[in-house]
Amino acid sequence: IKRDDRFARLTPDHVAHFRSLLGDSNSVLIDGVTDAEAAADDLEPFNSDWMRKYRGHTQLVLKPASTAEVSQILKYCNDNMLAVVPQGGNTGLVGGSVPVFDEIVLSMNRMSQILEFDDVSGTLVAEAGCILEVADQYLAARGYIFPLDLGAKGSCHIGGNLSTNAGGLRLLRYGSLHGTVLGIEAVLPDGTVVDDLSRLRKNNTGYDLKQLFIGAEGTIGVITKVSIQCPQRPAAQNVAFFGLESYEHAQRAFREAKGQLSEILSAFELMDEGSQALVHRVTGFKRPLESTHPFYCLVETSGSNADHDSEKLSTFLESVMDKGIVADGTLAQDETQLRALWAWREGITEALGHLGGVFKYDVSIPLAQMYQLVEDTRARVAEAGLLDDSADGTHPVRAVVGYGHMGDSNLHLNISTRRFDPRVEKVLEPFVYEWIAKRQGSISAEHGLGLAKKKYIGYSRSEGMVRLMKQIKGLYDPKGIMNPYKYI
Ligand code: FAD
Ligand code: S2G
Ligand code: ZN
Repeated sequence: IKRDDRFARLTPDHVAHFRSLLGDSNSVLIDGVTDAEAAADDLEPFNSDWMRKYRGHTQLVLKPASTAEVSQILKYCNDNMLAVVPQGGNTGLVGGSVPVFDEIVLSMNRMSQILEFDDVSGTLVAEAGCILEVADQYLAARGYIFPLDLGAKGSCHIGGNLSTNAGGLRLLRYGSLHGTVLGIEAVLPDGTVVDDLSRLRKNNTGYDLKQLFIGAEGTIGVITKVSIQCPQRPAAQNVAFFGLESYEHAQRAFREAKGQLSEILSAFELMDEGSQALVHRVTGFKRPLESTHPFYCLVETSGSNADHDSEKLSTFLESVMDKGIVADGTLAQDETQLRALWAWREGITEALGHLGGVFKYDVSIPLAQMYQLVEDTRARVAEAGLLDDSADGTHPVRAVVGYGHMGDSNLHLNISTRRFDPRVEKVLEPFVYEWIAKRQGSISAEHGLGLAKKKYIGYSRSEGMVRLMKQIKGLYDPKGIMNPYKYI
């Protein structure tokens, strides 16, 4: 990609303008324009993504404290053709949250307040920079739960969650942000404030414009506030972890879980042996089951009555074992064991990251064929002579693993590599995307497009749809300063 030279380069005058607007200290801006050397270390965390795979070289990070400051910043950037990357917790996995070249980083870190909570309706209003786990802890103390949970909860922002339309571990139970978000406040590049911070569950008056910002990945404006409907926090949570002999068995277990657990089912996650072996290798934790199996499922129930729920869950576990659907299983006996079982699912991403390079494919596939992509990819990598899954193997690919949100038909196919080798990418792309397109799946189920998947959108969207999206982009960001080079 070439830098788009329609965008101006930052000058000391621009920085002086932002200093006059925000103030002078490092807490409100990091200025590498007047002294690149001095600022280099402070700029680093804003220039590279969580996977250390994408790196930009911004010279200026701005940290506004209010919607008015965001509006003044964006208007100035728009008037002066300065490109901007909105950044939340910087846990995104498609390179969307870091600059490609020298775009200004607009960090939401300082706009992190919880503003309102109505403990009858469960409506929470917070600033976009509020960390997901902070919001959920605030709600827990009041008997409520945030309707989204994902491994990055300790760092990701609510504004980033909306911007990527994050799915996560409990979408099966709490639905998508498109359904739970009641209103947003956002700022357009020309400084216009989108004041749609409704607290109403229903408001059928005109186009539902807030939906455009959910999943827009910072390309049409900056989300500054969120209003979201939060459910009652379940009094009782339980987790079962079991081993299965085939993916067909896993599908049958899923159908049984929906039938027998029904309204208390809150998560159903699939992991293959490869992914679990990697977590074991990195953490050294004792495996949940004595026996190993090709597949494992983690089933979580959330309800209002612990006895009722654990009786239902143990009856379910007995029945799927009696029917030979599940080969072996265990039930969490307490909160510590529940957390430990979840760690085998939530720890996969870290384990992969710890082992080195990863090719990540976050895809939606019709459930019956969801795991077939892992098998076909593994066969293809092996055929190319690139796979060696022995402990001290020498070939570039150490493992091809699959796991994900079975309830959403969302597979995370991850290829773990020992070192960079151009042949690996050639074997994987466009093979994986064509495989998905043939089955009318999605090449990005929940992580978004960012930089990583931008050029592959055509495998999941028609030209007509992309044209309509570009019309929206052109309407709200006619100069194209918002998160350029990415998305569509
Ligand atoms: P960032 O990474 O900072 O930004 C993401 C995108 O949103 C960028 O394009 C950025 O420009 C834009 N953006 C951020 N804030 C704003 C704002 N206020 N206004 C406008 N645009 C903005 N994702 C899932 O969907 N499901 C998972 O289960 C999941 N698990 C994960 C586990 C781990 C360990 C990690 C590291 C990541 C995981 N992710 C998952 C990916 C990531 O956490 C989500 O995409 C998350 O929603 C990103 O939030 P963030 O605040 O870090 O956003
Ligand atoms: C998950 C995280 C990213 C990945 O764990 O559910 O969304 O592909 C993923 O590991
Ligand atoms: Zn996921």
